[in-house]
Amino acid sequence: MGTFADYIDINDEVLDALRFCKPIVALESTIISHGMPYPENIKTALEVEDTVIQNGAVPATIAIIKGRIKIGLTPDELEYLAGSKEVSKVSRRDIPHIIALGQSGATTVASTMIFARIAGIKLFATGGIGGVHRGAEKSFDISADLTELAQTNVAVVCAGVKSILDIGLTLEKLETLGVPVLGYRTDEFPSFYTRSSGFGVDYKVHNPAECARILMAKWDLNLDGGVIVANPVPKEYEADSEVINTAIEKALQEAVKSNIKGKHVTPFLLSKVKELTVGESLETNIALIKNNAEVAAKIAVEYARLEE
Ligand code: PSU
Ligand code: MN
Repeated sequence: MGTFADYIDINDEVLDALRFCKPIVALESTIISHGMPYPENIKTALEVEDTVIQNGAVPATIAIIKGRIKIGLTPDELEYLAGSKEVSKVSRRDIPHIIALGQSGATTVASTMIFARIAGIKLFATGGIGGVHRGAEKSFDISADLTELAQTNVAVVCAGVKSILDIGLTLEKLETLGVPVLGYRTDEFPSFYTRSSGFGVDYKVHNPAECARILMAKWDLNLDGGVIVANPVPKEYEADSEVINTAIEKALQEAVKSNIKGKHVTPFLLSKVKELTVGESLETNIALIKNNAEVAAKIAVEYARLEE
């Protein structure tokens, strides 16, 4: 029998940061392989890493490459994830297969959280998390991201969830699972492309230090599980909600018509929405990811300070 160390490669920058308790921000790779078109995906992946560095933390983009779990990727590895068609979307249930067969996988929020926790990384920045799909009362389609948030000690900075999902049910599920939903300088839960959703957050937080103290209190008390830091897209990059909603309605109809099921639902909806809104949604998408990377880095800095 082995241990997790037999499966993981942590790059030198991240290893050094771990050793000296320096701030680190984990980044997911599904967003690169399945969330954005080439070449915007590789450009964004590199810029997001740079944003983390500019804000005082070490970026750790996470993926599975040829059967190895990688914490921190080289530019070549990022390029491979961005351009290759052989990289599958890997959530919790997919991990053993992809690793045992030496394949490559892009990690979702759930699997990125799993690997971040193993490595000892507390903060993670992404775009949007998965959640309860519309019509879940019939399809049972609820993202494994939510069950991961219930058990894995990593804070996820995101721009809320897209309204391809049922936002109200997603928030109800998070409450049941005991996952705090913090609004970063907002009372409203954002809906990814726009700053509002019609739903509130549990608590408004005012600065990175406050966030860090909340995380520390949670984990000091062994209240296992993640935290959502919901960070709205900057006003100047907010998309036109009517354009977005029309596109989402259409994408949902097409998913039903084409009989899309299981893990393919989310990527299908994302790419349809992108197609239907042409450039606008992509520009918003890139802006909000960078904004999340910045906030995650600032919280990581404060968290590292508390740990000292
Ligand atoms: N939502 C987005 N963009 C994304 C995803 C979700 O707005 O890229 C990706 C994330 O990797 C997330 C995953 O963890 O989709 C959720 O997929 P599923 O619904 O199949 O669990
Ligand atoms: Mn699903």
